[in-house]
Amino acid sequence: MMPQKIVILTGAGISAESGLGTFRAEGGLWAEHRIEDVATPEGFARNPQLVMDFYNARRAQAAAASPNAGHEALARLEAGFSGEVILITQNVDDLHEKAGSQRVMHMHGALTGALCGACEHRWPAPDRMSPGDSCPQCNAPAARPDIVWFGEMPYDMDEIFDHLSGADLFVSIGTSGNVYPAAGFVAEARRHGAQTIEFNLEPSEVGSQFDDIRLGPATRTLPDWVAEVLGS
Ligand code: BV8
Repeated sequence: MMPQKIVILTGAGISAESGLGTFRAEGGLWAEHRIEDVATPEGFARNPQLVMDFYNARRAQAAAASPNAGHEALARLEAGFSGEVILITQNVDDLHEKAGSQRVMHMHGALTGALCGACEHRWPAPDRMSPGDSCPQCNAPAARPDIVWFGEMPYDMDEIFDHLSGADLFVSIGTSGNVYPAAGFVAEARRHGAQTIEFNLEPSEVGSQFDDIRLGPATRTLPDWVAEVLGS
């Protein structure tokens, strides 16, 4: 049956072949840093310089990175599919946008964004942020990366659950299924009758919940799948 609404969730694995580190592979981002030191509000309060340096490095790396054939395939799908394509990413890089995807929901925030910890004003992040940078709106020295840290509520959750309830097809790409609530999206989509496909190098923590698993690098598996969907 031809799906009318495809909801896609991407994780660090789709950006791996663009040279951006994943989180949990050996030598990955979390190998050099403990999650609680660089991706929690407590870690930021404890050592804001360490956290700003961590995100300044990732912002520079992401700015220098190019989208790969996986990102480009998803942009082709959005442009060519007769139904609706909703792209939700856990990634904080902008490679989906660089590949031409128009509707991207950054549920964990974005490296290109800055947020005021005092008044919640948002503005485009400078290349480098420093502790005590002031907010252009309220002037408080409370600027932080606009990133959702552990223990913080991801963005757009109501809208995301609406999309999941209406999906005919839920596709998860390059995520290990360790982090909630994103790892729970497949169960939610299934509850509403969606077909589910996982793209990964190996089954994720929630791999058993998918109807179909396509193993291999996203730069190979996604172009084939998108050609299949657009061709049919
Ligand atoms: C919240 C921004 C509630 C930061 C990130 C115990 C049990 C269950 C849950 C919890 C628990 N204790 C705490 C929690 C909640 C916690 C959580 O899930 N913790 C985990 C660690 C257990 N979650 C939260 O805190 C979330 N918030 O729950 O709020 C709440 C309720 C009310 C009020 C307030 C709050 C917030 C989570 C968001 C944290 N921020 N990112 C940053 O990026 O620096 S999460 C971080 O991990 C990234 O966003 C990343 O995207 C995400 C998930 O990682 P993956 O994307 O999956 O990356 P990973 O390396 O793990 O996997 C890569 C995959 O790609 C692998 O499978 C690999 O095989 C594959 N791959 C590699 N190469 C390729 C490939 N696939 C295809 N092709 C390739 N070439």
